[in-house]
Amino acid sequence: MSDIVIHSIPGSPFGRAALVALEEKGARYRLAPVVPGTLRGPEHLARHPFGRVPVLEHGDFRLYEAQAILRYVDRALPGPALTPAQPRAAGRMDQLMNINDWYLFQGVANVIAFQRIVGPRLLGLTPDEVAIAAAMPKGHAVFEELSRQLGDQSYFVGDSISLADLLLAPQLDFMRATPEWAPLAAGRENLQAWLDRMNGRPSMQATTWERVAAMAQGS
Ligand SMILES: N[C@@H](CCC(=O)N[C@@H](CS)C(=O)NCC(=O)O)C(=O)O
Repeated sequence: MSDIVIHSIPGSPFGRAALVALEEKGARYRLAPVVPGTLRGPEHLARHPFGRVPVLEHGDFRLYEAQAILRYVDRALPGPALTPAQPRAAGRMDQLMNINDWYLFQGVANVIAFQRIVGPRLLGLTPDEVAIAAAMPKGHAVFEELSRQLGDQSYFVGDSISLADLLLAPQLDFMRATPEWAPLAAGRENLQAWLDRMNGRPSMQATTWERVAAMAQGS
């Protein structure tokens, strides 16, 4: 039995990023599924005072916030380094991780993917088309900047994968399942090719919504 546990909800992009990092490290871990309706309950709030996922447990150490988890996994576990040694590349990686959290998630993915996928699939809600349309200008700005930063590189900070790729890929793969992906990705072929490259990695294949749902069932 592994001493690494990830508390998460199948489908959660931030939760998936934690799982992808563990997979890239070749680490053994266990998924402890959190039932969406229990996020604000006392049991989960004891793990995460803001009632979100993911939460990592490593022995008696507990950590929440996806970026902190990814960096911890990279520092604490053996396996390939997921942070570039070169300071400028590491700075670029950190910047991209914040673009994910502050600009891609806030106001774009947490509107569009929520309205299109999470709301209808998990909560039985009808998408709010006005909210989705209002999120599109910011979406275009974020996709434009991600495409610009990626340029003709294989990964966001060069030839090797980094934590930035691992945080961004689950979020963008979630967006790809919405009809808004087509206009947002149009003309940004480098971003589409990068996501295809990421989705070809065993770490992404092992952590699809279906695979994580199966883990949650204990299979
Ligand atoms: N800043 C947090 C964001 C985590 C987050 O928003 N997770 C979503 C799932 S992808 C969540 O828990 N949503 C539940 C809610 O907002 O009630 C992190 O990086 O871990």
